[in-house]
Amino acid sequence: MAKLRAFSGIQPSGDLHLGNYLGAIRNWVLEQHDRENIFCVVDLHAITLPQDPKLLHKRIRDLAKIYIACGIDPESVAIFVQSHIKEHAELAWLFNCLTPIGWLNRMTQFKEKTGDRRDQSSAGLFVYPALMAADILLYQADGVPVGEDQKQHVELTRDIAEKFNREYAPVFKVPQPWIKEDGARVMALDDPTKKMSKSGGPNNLIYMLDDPDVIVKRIKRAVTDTGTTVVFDSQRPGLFNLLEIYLLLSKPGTTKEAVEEHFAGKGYGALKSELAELVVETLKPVQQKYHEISEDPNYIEEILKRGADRVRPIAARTLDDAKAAMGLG
Ligand code: ATP
Ligand code: LTN
Repeated sequence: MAKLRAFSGIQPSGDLHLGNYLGAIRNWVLEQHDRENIFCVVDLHAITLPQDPKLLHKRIRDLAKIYIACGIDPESVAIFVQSHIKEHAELAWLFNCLTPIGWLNRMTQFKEKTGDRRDQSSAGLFVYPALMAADILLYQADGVPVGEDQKQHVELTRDIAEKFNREYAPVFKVPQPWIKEDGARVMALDDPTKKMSKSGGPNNLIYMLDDPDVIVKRIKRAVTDTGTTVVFDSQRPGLFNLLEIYLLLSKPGTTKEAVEEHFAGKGYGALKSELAELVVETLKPVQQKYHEISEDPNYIEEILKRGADRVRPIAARTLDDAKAAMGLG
C-alpha cells in the first residue's frame, strides 16, 4: 500500500527552540520511514513580519540544517524552501479570492500577533492562512504534523479545499491535522500559561543551539510555585511543564508514574538539575551534527536544490489543475 504523504513547515523567523522540536520536528523524525514526507522552510510566511534580509537568508539555511541535525534523512525526505517554488504564491492568490474575510477574522494567531495594532500589521499577516493552505494543498498531503497551535490553520485549509472542490472541481485532497497528545504544547519557562515561542521573549525558551551552561541557567530560572512534591499536578502549571518535558525526553515507554516515583522524596532542585542534564544530552548530538553540516556551505544548498527539484512537478501539476478548474489562462 502507498505510504501516506505528510507536509509540514516552520518559519525561519527566529532560532529554533525546544517547543518546535517536541511539538513538530521530533514527530517528523520518529515517523519519517512510515510516510512520504515533504518538509518546507516557509520563508514567505516569515516576511509577514519585518525581517532583516541578511539574517533571514542565514536563518533559512540554518533551519534546514536543524531539520537534518535532528535526524530528518535528506535522502528520503524532500526538504525545500517555500520561495523556491513559485506555485505557493500563485495558489495562495487563488485562495485569497476564494476565502471569505470572515473565516480569516476568526484566526486566533492573527489576533494574538496583532493585538490592538491590527491596522499597522501587513495584509500578508492577515492572509497568512491562505498561503499555508496553498503549501499543504499543492502537494495533495494526507496529513500535516504540527503542534496544537496550528490546528485552527489546518482546519481552515480543509475548509478552503472543500469550498474549492465544491465550487469548481475536485482538485484537492482534504488533509488531516496530525497532532500528538504529548508535546503538542510546550509552555513558556517564564510563564507557564503561555506557549513556548520564538516571539515570546528571551526567558521563555530553550534554543536548540544553546550552550550547556545556558541551558542549565534557563531551567534553574524557570517559574515554579512554592510546593515541594514533584508530581504531575495540573494545578501547578510550571512544575507540570517541566515534568512533561522530562517525560518526553526520557526513554520511550517511560510512564508518568515512573517519573513521579523517581522524584519521590526529592525536590524541585533535583528535578531542575536532572532535567537540565537530560536536555543537554538530547541536544548534544543535534548540535554536533549541525556544526558538522555547517562546515561545507554547499552541502545545504545542494539539499535544498534537490528538494525543490523533487517537489516542483507535483506543485506545478496541482496549480495547473486549479487554474484550469477556475477558467484561468
Ligand atoms: P512564532 O513565535 O514566530 O509564532 P513559534 O515558536 O510559535 O513561532 P512556529 O514556526 O510558528 O513557531 O512553529 C513551528 C512548529 O512548531 C509548528 O508545528 C508549531 O505547532 C510547533 N510549535 C511551536 N511552538 C510550540 C510549542 N510551544 N509547543 C509545541 N509545539 C510548538
Ligand atoms: N503556520 C505555521 C507554519 C506553516 C506551516 C505550513 C505548517 C506555514 N505553512 C504548512 C504546516 C504546513 C506556523 O506558524 N507554525
